[in-house]
Amino acid sequence: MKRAGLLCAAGAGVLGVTLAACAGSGSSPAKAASPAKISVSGAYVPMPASPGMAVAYFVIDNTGGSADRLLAVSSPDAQSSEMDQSTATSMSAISGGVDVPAHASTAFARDGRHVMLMGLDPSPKLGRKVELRLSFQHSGTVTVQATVQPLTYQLTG
Ligand SMILES: [Cu+2]
Repeated sequence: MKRAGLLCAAGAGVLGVTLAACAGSGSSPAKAASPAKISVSGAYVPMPASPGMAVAYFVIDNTGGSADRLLAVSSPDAQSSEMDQSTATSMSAISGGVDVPAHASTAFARDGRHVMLMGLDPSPKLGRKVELRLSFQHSGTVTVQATVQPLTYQLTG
């Protein structure tokens, strides 16, 4: 036991994050961090110029104690979809998913990450809902309804 304690102390010196685990390693087992707790809000689709290609935005809140990862977003209302990252001049597909840190919000928003929706059917109309299915590594699939909003719509708050 003494030896384990020394190793633990050494590890804690190198990596601060191991400290919490070490503190629990006595007679009682270490308490694991709470799992990721995911909710998705503010989902919307700006009214696209054509139904052939639209984008979707939303905010992911993780109020749990563990990180998760958004692996993919699909929609039964679109022929295909992909997660993209915009820069000032271009956009590219996100590979490997998107980190969803613990105790944090992760936004898909204008001029940043977005979901491309190709071939929406039925074609989008203001107020119509588009179903989004977000697949998380640990939390499974979260389904939300994105509302089609005017092109100038901005999510506030
Ligand atoms: Cu895109």
